[in-house]
Amino acid sequence: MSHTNSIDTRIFKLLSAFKIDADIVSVVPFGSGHINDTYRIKNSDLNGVDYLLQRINHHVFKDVPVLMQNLLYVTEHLKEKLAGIPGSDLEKEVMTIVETRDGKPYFKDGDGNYWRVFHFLKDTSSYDQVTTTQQAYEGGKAFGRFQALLADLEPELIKDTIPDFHNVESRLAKFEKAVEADKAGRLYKVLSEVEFIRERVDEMSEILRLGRAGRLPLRIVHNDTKFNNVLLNSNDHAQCVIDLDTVMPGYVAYDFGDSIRTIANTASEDEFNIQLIDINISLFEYYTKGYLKEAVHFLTEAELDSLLKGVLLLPYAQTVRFLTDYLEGDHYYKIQSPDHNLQRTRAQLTLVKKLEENREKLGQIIMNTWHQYKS
Ligand code: GN1
Ligand code: MG
Repeated sequence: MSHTNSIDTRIFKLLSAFKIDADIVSVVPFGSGHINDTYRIKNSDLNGVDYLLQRINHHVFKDVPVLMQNLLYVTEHLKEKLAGIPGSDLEKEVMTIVETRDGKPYFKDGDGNYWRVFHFLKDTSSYDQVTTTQQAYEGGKAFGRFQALLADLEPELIKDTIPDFHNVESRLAKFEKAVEADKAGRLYKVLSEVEFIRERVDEMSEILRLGRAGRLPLRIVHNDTKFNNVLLNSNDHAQCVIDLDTVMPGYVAYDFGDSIRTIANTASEDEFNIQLIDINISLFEYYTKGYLKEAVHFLTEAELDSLLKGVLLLPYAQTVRFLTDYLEGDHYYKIQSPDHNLQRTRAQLTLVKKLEENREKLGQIIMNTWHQYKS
């Protein structure tokens, strides 16, 4: 590893803590995550390994050792499973964690920041929005397969990295506290959004109630199934599911519902012009086809019924989360403009409205697809 002037010495120093065998030519910010900071590390040897360096947001992920232990269990399990499937390429299809020189999966610097390194997956693309039915289908297949491959991972091994992550009751409780405190003095701007959220509380708690009644099994799921968390290869085929920080026990409907926010949405997650936000039914259909192709083998009928509930719940919960952060003064999500969280709130709220309008159609698609695969 040699040093060039363009590389920030601080980053270069911390990279030397990892077992990296490369002559590094550049370190550039990478990706569009809202929580961690990500950099791509380029190797001068074009045929050598490139790396992905991340600073883990330890205000969000409060127990980094536990988080990284989860990632080791998950990636090792995925590699073991794929090793038994002919034609698999473990290096390309699963993230590879690079250890530090003293054998740890992360490095803590003198300022208390946590860093980790992965192999960078070359010749792949990720998209914030879907543009073709093939992409939608591949997205569905990728997340369905991901759940299927993790179905036999010992659930006790995986700890909650963020407790109550998709627990809508706890999200709503935090939201009500934020409304009450009105810390940033913004409540007067969002009264209709607050009303919209409150009107749907009971309906949106259905998945939790079913879970508590033992009707929905807890499984290891991804919990952050944005389309940009699937890497596609140069033929637009799904290659690898990334961003494994929230892989933990949850309901399959969480993954199905969260993916619809980016896969069937005609606009971006934070679209300012809400007129542009709508549901692309055909993309929804292809996503469902891809997902159920992989998941039909293990889903229970109750889980199948829960998918549509998840489709409404996750954009709703995301509305609650963005609005909570807005009311609290933007401490959680990275923002690009002062009212970014408000813009995100309104975009997600509009998406919920559109999903409500299309509810029956979407439910029909799920059922028809299920019957096609079952027959
Ligand atoms: C965050 O950082 P990113 O973009 O992968 C968030 C998700 C939200 C998403 C909204 C740990 O994910 O839950 O759905 O923003 N991750 C965490 O875009 O809160
Ligand atoms: Mg994420």
